Amino acid sequence: MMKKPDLKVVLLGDMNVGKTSLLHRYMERKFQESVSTVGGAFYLKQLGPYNISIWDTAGREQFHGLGSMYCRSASAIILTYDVGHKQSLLELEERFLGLTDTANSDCLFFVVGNKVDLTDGSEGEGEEESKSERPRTSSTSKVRKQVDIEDAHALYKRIMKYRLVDDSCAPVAEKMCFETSAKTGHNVDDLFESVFNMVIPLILKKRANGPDDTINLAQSNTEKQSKSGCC
Ligand SMILES: Nc1nc2c(ncn2[C@@H]2O[C@H](COP(=O)(O)OP(=O)(O)OP(=O)(O)O)[C@@H](O)[C@H]2O)c(=O)[nH]1
Ligand SMILES: [Mg+2]
Repeated sequence: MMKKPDLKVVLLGDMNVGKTSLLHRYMERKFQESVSTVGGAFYLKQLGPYNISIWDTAGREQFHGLGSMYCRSASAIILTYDVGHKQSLLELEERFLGLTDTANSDCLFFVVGNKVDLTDGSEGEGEEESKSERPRTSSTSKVRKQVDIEDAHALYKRIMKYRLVDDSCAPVAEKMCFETSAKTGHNVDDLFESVFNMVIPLILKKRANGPDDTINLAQSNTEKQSKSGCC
């Protein structure tokens, strides 16, 4: 019988930003044209003695309602945008952040700008206007970089505020924001390894708190309220 996953990691973000491609690059070590995800897909990653489930969600508006269900009891959420498409970053805050209310109170947040291969060396030298219609393709034609890593850091800080996480307790933005390319593999291992390294202490904490998830959550909430600091 399959062992129950120790915890859950969820990829969220607009359609076409490359969530499936990132996961595929990490798990299968390759890049191939993917089709837009329907509903969601689930992968299991064995990490030493631990089992981690990774949920790839659909960015399409029509599946939006499923998002908060997928985020339920999540230990880490990877919010993904496309560095060549500013709107995909804005959508994270407008459309996706609210879905994470169902995640664990100690859930970690990562902010990931994908498709850097398309913007390599093109900062500031691209056209003024960028096309709002993006073809569903991994074509090699370069586009202007529309989102800087500092924008991701700023979003991360707003997410911590939204989650009511004290600044002094939250991992620093520089550690939680990545720029990746599922196509070249740039930073993809770094991203997932950081996620896994940071969730392992959460597994240990969860185990120490007992096997029942419901009690667990209640316990960790009261713990959080009764403690003056959390780190
Ligand atoms: N050049 C380039 N293309 C990419 C990259 N990542 C994904 N793509 C392409 O972008 C398109 C969308 O990628 P997906 O991984 O399907 O995007 P998604 O976020 O899973 O989209 P939904 O499932 O609809 O939410 C595909 O044509 C990919 O081949 C990347 O890093 N670089
Ligand atoms: Mg997908």
